[in-house]
Amino acid sequence: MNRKTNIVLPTEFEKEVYEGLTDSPKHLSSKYIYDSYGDKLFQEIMDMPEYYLTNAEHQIFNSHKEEISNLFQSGNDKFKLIELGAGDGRKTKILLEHLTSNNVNFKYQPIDISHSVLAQLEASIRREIPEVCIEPLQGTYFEILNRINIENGTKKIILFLGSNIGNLTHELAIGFLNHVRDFMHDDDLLFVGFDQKKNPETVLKAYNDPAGITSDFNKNILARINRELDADIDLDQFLHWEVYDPESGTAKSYLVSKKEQSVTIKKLGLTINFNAWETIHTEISQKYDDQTVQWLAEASGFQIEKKFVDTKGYYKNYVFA
Ligand code: AVI
Repeated sequence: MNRKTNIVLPTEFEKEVYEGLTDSPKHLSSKYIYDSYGDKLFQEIMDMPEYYLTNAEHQIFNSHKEEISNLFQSGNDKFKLIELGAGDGRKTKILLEHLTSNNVNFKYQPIDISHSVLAQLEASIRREIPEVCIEPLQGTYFEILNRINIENGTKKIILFLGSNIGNLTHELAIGFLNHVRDFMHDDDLLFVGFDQKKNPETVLKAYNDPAGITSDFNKNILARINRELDADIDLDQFLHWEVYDPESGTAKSYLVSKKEQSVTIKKLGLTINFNAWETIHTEISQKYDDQTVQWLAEASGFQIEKKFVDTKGYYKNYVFA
C-alpha cells in the first residue's frame, strides 16, 4: 500500500540560495532582487539622473518612432507587438501612442512573470492610451512564446528593452537569443536594447548612486532571504560594491561582508560563515560595442537589420532578423 508523506520540495529560490551561499566564491542570482519591493526600487533607479539607460532609450524611441513603426509594419497589414519583461512600459508607450494615432492594426502583448506589474501596466495603458488593444500575458517568456506561436501566423515583433540582456553572461545571452529565434518566423523581428561601452566613470555612477538606491536594490536580495527564508542577515553589515572593467565591458555588483560574521537561514537549516570582506556576487550589467553585438547576433543565427542610437552614443537598439 502506498503511504502519503508530506514531502515539501524546495523552491528554485531556496535551491539557488543554498547553492550560491555554500559555493566559493559566494554568489546569488540578480533575478531574485525583483519582488514587489525590488520592482519599486528599480522604478526609482530608472528615475535617477545617474541611470542614463532609461532616458537614452526613451530618446531613441521619441526621435525614431516613425522609422521604427514603419519597420514593424513593413509588408504586413497587422502585427503582434510582444514585449518580454514589460515593466512599466514607459518607453513602449511612445510607440503605442504613435501606432494608434496612425490607426495601425496591431495587438500589444506584454509578458511578465509578475501579476501585479502586468495589472498596473494594463491599467495605465487603458487610462492613457485606451485605443490600444492590449493582452497581458503572465508567465515565463518561453512558456508564453510557445503558447502564442501555436495561435496563428500573424507577424511578431518581439521587444526586449532596457538592456535586460546585459544581465546575462555572453554564453547565456546566446542561449537566450537562440531560444527566442526558435519561436520566430521569416518576417518576425526582434528589437533589443544594448547599453554601450562609454566613459567608465559614467557607468560606475549609474550603479553606485549617492542616494544609495542601488545599494538598497542590491541588498533587497538579502532582505528577501530574511523575509522568505526566515534568516537573520543584518543588512548594515554588508556593503554594496560596484566594479566596471572597461576592457570586457562588464559591470559587476557585489555585497561585501564588513566583518567576520555568521548568518542563519532557518528555512534551509543553514548557517553561513563570512570572513571579513568576503564577497557575494549578485549581478552583471554588460556593456557592449557593435563588434560584440554583431558576434552575439551571428552566434545565435540572427542578422542585424538596423540600429538606432541616442545623441550621446550611450545606448543602442538593434533590430535582429
Ligand atoms: C534590469 N537591468 C537591465 C538593470 C541593469 O542596468 O543591469 C538592473 C540594475 N541593476 C542595478 N541598477 C539597475
